[in-house]
Amino acid sequence: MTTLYAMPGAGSVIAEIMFEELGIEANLLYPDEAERNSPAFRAISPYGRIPVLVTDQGQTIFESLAIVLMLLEYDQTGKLAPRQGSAEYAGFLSWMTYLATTLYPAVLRYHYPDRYGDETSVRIKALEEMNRVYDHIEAAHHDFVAGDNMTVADFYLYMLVDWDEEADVNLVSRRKINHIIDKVGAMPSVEAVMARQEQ
Ligand SMILES: N[C@@H](CCC(=O)N[C@@H](CS)C(=O)NCC(=O)O)C(=O)O
Repeated sequence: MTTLYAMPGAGSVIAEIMFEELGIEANLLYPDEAERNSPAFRAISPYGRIPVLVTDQGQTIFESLAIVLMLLEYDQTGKLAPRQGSAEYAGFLSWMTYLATTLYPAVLRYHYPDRYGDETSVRIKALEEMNRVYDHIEAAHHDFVAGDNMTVADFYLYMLVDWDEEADVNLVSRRKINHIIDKVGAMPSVEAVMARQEQ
């Protein structure tokens, strides 16, 4: 059976939403801090980070972007992303990667500023970067993050915005992002996963 190393309200949320959408049964494990720092866990996640996926064939994948791309292989109907090789796929890959490599790290810097330097200035810079990415999403000429159809990139944005403690201010005049967040948040799969995070 597929296994996901998770933490409530962490990057494992994106995999949980994909499981719901794709009907994948998975075993969720919640390692505590000591377990995440153990040599055994470091062997599968070098920084001791969540999420880590172990497929039913025993392949181990760390990094949320890698997990998203891996799980897309189970998306037979192509409902979560454009088909690989299609005209839309390049855009999807670009935006998906942009969120994972630019917005996610900025949100992490906001939440763990002490890891990166002077807390106040790290937070200010992180917030600037988050808003820059929001600007880029807002300015792109398509209705959703990666095109005119909703994809897993929109779920990923939803997860990151959920961690934005200043979202009320940051998103106040961002019509497109608010629309995406409302649409994604109303999906039964997403509602189920988010309810689980609070238990
Ligand atoms: N680039 C990684 C970031 C993962 C990450 O930082 N996860 C956080 C939870 S959202 C974590 O494990 N934090 C615990 C820690 O850094 O000690 C990814 O996309 O999977």
